[in-house]
Amino acid sequence: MARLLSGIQPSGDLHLGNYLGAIRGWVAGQRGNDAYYCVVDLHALSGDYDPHQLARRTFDTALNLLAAGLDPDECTLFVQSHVGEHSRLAWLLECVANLGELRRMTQFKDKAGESESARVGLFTYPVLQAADILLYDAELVPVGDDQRQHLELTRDLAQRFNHRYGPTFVVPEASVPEVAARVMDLQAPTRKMSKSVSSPLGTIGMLDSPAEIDRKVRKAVTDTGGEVRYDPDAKPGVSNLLELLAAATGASPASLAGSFTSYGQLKAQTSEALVELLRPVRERYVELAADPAQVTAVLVAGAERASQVAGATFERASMAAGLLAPGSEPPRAQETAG
Ligand code: AQP
Repeated sequence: MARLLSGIQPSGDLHLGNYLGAIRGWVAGQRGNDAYYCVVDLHALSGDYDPHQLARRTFDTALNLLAAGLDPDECTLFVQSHVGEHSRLAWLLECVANLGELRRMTQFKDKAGESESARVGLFTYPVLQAADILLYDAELVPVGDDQRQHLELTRDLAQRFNHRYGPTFVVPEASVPEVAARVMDLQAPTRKMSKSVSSPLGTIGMLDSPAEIDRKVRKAVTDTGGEVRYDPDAKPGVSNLLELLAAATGASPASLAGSFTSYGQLKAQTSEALVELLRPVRERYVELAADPAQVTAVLVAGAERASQVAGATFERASMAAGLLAPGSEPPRAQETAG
């Protein structure tokens, strides 16, 4: 049994990339493991967002996760801001992280560019993410391919902290799916499908209707030449569709390629497979949305369970870093040699 932790931002409607890259792995991982999953609302503050919408989006993201198959009897689902230790540990880790390593984070460079008005929170985002993970002594972190660099940073920070202050954190590993680890935008297949980039035809929502899925797949940008071949560099559009079909059917993208003689055939079969893949999610969403009190109860219980684990880890980390424990006297100063 392994300890798992992963999170998702309430920064927009969940899409097929989130589902295949992360959430499906969360559902599989909850069985037989000790799994913690959170809606990382504090992370959503690092970009442009509407404060009047955030609470609703946070709640709806949790609802989406339950619809996708998270089972509160099998895992702990909670909202990041409901467990205060996330921000507190982030500060301890910021005092261990250095500017150079944060400057190298490609997600920050992509989102902020050279802008002087980029938020500091966007810059320190990966440190908060490290706190999310390290608080739960997570051994495995199921994420999409785009999060590998952030995971490496988390490992570096954990190791540095342990080296400087003594053994405190478990050093986690990323768990990235073999297929569809980076689902690309259907209209711009060299860019990843994303919540925050508006691409209505390029993004398949996890709750899209069968007709919407079909329309988007049929309009997907393909590549020059009519051959169906799995070659992500030369044929990114077709390869993306093959990855989607592979993820939905369990076959490999390269082996599927040989069974199609036209792009039209590939699109028809991909559309059909995705409709069937997402149908149960959509149906469960409708059921759950009729009983919002159930979602609230899940989040209350989840925050309680998460707080117990996070509280113990934070106490361990703050003691290791030399902070005075509340209500106690400082340990006797150690004699310094010489
Ligand atoms: N296109 C993708 N393909 C595979 N996996 C993906 N993930 C995101 N996009 C893809 C995975 O989904 C999980 C949650 O992502 P997130 O909400 O923390 O933020 P993100 O990675 O930045 O995803 P988005 O959808 O692109 O959100 P915005 O636009 O808000 O930045 C992660 O495990 C991620 O790997």
